[in-house]
Amino acid sequence: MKRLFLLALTACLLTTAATAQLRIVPQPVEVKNGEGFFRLSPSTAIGLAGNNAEATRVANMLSKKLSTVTGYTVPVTGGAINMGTSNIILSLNTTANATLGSEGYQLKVGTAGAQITANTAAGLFYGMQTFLQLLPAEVEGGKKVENLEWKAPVAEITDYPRFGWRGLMLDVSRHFFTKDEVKRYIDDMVKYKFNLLHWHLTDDQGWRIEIKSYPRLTEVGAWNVKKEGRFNYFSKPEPDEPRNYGGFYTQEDIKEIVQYAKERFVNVLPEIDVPGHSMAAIAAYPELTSTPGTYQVNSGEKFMEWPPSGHFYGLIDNALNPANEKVYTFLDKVFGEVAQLFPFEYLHMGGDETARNFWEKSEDIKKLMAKEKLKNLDEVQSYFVKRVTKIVNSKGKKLIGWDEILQGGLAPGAAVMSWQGMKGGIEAAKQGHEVVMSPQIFTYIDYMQGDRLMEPLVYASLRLKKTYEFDPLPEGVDAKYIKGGQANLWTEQIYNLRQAQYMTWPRGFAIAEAVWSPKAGRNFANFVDRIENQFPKLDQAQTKWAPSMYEPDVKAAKGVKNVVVTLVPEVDGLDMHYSFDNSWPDQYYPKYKAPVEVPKDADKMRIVTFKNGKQVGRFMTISVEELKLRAK
Ligand code: TNX
Repeated sequence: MKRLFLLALTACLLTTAATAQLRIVPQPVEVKNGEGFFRLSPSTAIGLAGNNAEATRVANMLSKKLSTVTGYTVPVTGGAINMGTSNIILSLNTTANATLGSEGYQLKVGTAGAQITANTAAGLFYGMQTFLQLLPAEVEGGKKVENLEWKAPVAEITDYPRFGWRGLMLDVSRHFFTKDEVKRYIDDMVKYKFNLLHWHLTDDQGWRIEIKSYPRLTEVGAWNVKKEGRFNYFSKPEPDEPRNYGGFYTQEDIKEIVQYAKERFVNVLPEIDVPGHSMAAIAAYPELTSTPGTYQVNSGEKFMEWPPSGHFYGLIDNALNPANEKVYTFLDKVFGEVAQLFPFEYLHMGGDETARNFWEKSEDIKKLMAKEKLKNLDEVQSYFVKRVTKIVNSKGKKLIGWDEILQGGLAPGAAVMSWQGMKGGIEAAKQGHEVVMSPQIFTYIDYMQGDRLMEPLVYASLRLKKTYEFDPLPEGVDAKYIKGGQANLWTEQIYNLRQAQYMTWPRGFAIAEAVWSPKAGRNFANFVDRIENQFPKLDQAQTKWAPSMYEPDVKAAKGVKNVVVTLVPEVDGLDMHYSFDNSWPDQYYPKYKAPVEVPKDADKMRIVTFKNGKQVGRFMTISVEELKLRAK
């Protein structure tokens, strides 16, 4: 009997060992597991086959990373070394492998050594990221670790991306992020094979890029009054409050970041958001609006109304005047300087959420409409977009804008970034325009990712599970127009880099997978298992991540005597424990099995979750008052 049991156990272990997945994010195209491990040793060297400056840089990065954590000296040697004695070979194909394309790679890990092969240095870089994921989490720690076995499982991986545009958008206007913070954000994104940083550089709360022809943009436009709390509900700044909060990037800073990104195979897409969202520019140069007056950079006090009807309007004019030639001179200079700083082929003009109520009243705009035979304000906006497109094209760049640029007719050659769902993108693709998908319902990582008890309040929610459903390529659309997708991190409610990281991870994993991995075989439980392998790596790198997926949604309904609470977990395998007696529950407290009725005199419920005996969620406390509200 006992022997039988043992036999069964060994069989089971073998099968799990044989089928245990390599926990890589984003999931590679093809993974073949092997047996055994490759171990780094004090004699490990990196062999670089192919004399190429970019590939050398990749090899040096790997060398630095491995040397730091192992304490060995891992040299980079050119030419003829083989996998033989625990070496890592990076090798550029002399004849391109068509399957791998310009970013793919093959990674072979054997017991004696490892080899990454690619057509390009970018491919080697992504192969390196995968290889690093196979090593212990401490490889991300950036400091020497003693007595650790530095090993990677034997495997053969062939991998290449589904889309060429794999982006994250960082809003540095609502809150400013320093040059080093932006670099840090790039460091994190490339580990998951993102290759595009969309840099939202201007908005109502700050103009962040030095423009030499218009110095007041940063002298005045980069600064507001420091406020903390709930954005958009702040008190109006007093006249004597110092406007010293914010900052900007000099043109030298911009060049440095663009170069830093390039060395990591990341393109940087700058966004200058016009004609709406322009309060910071208007504070610097009020003649740019159609409403004469004096203006200030917004500090988070309310200045727009968003009625449920959807027809939003401004309480203060934050839009450029499309009827003023000076505006186009301004944009010509601004986009001219921007084009010089960013090698990427696109410039983003924003174009979103332009309040029309001040345009409506403007005599200038009425005259423009008569002169240009524009029937309505959609056509006025389209007129503006077309002129900006010409300016951008005259600088040798292609234009991309938010899906509002479709209104009143899309400018020839303009690309569309679809944020209000996928429909704008679908429409643009049907008209033969290039499209990047970033629909808010799947990719707005400024939204709350957990129960609103636990997160800074934002007007909408986006759970990890929903993010994971993102597919940039809708049925029936010609794939050649869909360049890819991205997540957008708007920062109204994000005051620092730690919170930016928290909002990005783990949802960024889901986006990374949507834009890199094959569509087939997608499975949320499997994804969760693989991202759980990333959390220790983020911890090592001191990157904050959100445990929200371990915290249930708390739902309430009217019961017989009192409200009834339902806990809806997002991931499998959670043990949810609770109390109504105000004490902090642990894994020995009542375990949630089915909806529970709140005891008569209870005033709060506390909840905590465990997985495999380990606390994974934070403590959640919800008042019975709030439960009653939710029951309504
Ligand atoms: C809409 S998306 C905006 C942003 C806000 C965001 C908040 C888009 C093009 N415009 O200005 O920050 O919602 O979720």
